[in-house]
Amino acid sequence: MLRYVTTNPGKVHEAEEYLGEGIEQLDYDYTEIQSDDMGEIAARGAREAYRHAGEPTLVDDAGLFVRALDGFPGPYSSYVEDTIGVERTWALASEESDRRGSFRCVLAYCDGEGFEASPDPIDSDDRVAAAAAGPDADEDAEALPVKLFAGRVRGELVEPRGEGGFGFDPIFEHDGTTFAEMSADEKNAISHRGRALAKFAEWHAER
Ligand code: ITT
Repeated sequence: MLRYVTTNPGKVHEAEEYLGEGIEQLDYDYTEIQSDDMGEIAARGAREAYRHAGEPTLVDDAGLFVRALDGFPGPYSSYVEDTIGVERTWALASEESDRRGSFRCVLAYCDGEGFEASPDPIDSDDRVAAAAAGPDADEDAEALPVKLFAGRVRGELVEPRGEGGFGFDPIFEHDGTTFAEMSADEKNAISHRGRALAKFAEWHAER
């Protein structure tokens, strides 16, 4: 069974559209390292969750990037939603004349088996540490292979509209409709997560 590692049921709902009955949520709060690189955050999370669960794991790290705010809140989106919230994030964006933004999602897969992992520099530190530590190293230094799948969607920040979705969906508009005004199917067809999931589903089916 593939475990979709997140504390956010909204993500699982969207992932089910792609991965069907074959997944189960693992409500596990892995350590989110501080990094500008979402791939690195997700890769480390996937290894930690795999060690915790002992089953194949897929970690989903996502964020909202506002262009005129130099990509803020980006990798810190969760913290920003928890602290200032969605309305005040919109208030910040609304002061800018350029309201363009994007959502990004990185999925990180780990099943403890060898495969051609995503290339450096994503997990280069771990790999160097593992090589230096040798086969008897303690497991924290050991680099399990992780495969990364990324997706991105461009849009515009708008005043909150819509009741669906989760997180920043009400303030993110794509082609005239906010993500919160879309069904899960409609959002998946164009979203950052949908794009990453489509890539993962294709690779996983062949595996
Ligand atoms: P996990 O880390 O447990 O998966 P989380 O909700 O904190 O749960 P992220 O760190 O990936 O997940 O999310 C960063 C923030 O971005 C968080 O506030 C989410 O609500 C928000 N977010 C992620 N994907 C989103 C999406 O598709 N639509 C709207 N907001 C999203």
